[in-house]
Amino acid sequence: MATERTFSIIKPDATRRNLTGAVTKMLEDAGLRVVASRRIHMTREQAEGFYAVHKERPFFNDLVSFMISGPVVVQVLEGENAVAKNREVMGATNPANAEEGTIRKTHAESIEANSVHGSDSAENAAIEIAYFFKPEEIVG
Ligand code: RTP
Ligand code: MG
Repeated sequence: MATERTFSIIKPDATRRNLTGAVTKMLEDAGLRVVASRRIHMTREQAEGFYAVHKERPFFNDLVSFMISGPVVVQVLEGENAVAKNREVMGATNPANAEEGTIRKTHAESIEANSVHGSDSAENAAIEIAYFFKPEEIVG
């Protein structure tokens, strides 16, 4: 498997509890390398655009409000099989269903305030990375 990139967000519930370092350490311990990182407070428009694929879902408005409720850390992660590896270390969307040792099992508060986002495919990773980062901001 060649080196791959994925996109990650440390969500407001995690930044609020000062878990940026703890979450990043779990990503790094899983073999992922942070090759771009920025702390931002998303605007509503930015969050709506990012989650446009979910706009028909019943949780869309709550999700957008949550994602703009505080700062987030947007990151590009690099490594072998990075998309799948990141999904594995994140754990299931609902922390109640997440495996022991995953970020969501360890840190998430609820199905919505679940501490991290991670791209679900290499194709979406490329789109999501480009939504937040210029090529020169990513240093592999
Ligand atoms: P993500 O996109 O954030 O990495 O998480 P995911 O693939 O595991 O979950 P997805 O189905 O893509 O949903 C995106 C985010 O929406 C919130 N959510 N709330 N209230 C609910 O039933 C519900 N379901 C999902 C979560 O924050 C989820 O990560
Ligand atoms: Mg998703």
